[in-house]
Amino acid sequence: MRTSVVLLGLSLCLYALAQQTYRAQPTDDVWYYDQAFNPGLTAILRVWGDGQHAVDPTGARPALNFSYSLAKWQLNGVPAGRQYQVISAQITVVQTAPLGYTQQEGEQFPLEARPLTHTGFTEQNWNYNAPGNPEIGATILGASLMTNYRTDAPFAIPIPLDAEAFEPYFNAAVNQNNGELGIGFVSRMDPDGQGGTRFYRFYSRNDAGGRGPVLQIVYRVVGDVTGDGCTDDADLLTVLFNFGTNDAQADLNGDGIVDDADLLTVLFNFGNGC
Ligand SMILES: [Ca+2]
Ligand SMILES: [Ca+2]
Repeated sequence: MRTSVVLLGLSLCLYALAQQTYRAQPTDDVWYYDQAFNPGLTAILRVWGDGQHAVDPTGARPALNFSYSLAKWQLNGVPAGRQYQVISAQITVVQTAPLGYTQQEGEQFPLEARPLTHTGFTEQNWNYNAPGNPEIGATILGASLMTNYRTDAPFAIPIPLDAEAFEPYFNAAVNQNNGELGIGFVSRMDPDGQGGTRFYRFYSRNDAGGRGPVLQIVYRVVGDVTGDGCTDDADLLTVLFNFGTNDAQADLNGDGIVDDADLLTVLFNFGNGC
């Protein structure tokens, strides 16, 4: 009995170690619009589209019918040189009050998080007219939920990211971009529909109240069951010893069963991070 309690505690401890959490605000965020007031250091980011598109289909930089916001994060504490599994990821922004859209409009025209072509920008030196500003990719990494919608006060807008879509982008940021990860915020929501006030306004990292965007990523080294940052024979043995069970630690793909899929993940990633 005592042994099993100790083992359970040890296993919970290892499980906690195996999954790691990154959570931070951006190092830089800017309002990408030609009429933007103080676009780099603004305390409020703004996003809108033309009702049909979230990104200008002509490829032009946002000038009239579109407004984008850009942010980038430094993934401190996530070492390069290994491949990671993204277990879950979410960006949370805080909508300012008063707002100009109904809950239904928010659901119809969500705030989207998309990849950027590069992260070579800073809010300190942001220049709308600079050549080669980041472009916003076609992939929608995540779309906002209006679960906290209210009209009497600012509210948090969660943007859950699709782990499968986000995982390669996260790994590229860690391993090929010095840990810098960029996100473009866009939406199809058209302000003209409500006399120019219907668009997303959310706090930037420059908000004095600390309500800027927060990126949270739960991840682990692919195939690393034991949580030592390396996929090796110890992970293989843990999967084999738990084969056919629902052991949460060894169930790498989280489908509720430790089976050949989890075994193959360890084998295909053998040596990862070691
Ligand atoms: Ca390991
Ligand atoms: Ca499994």
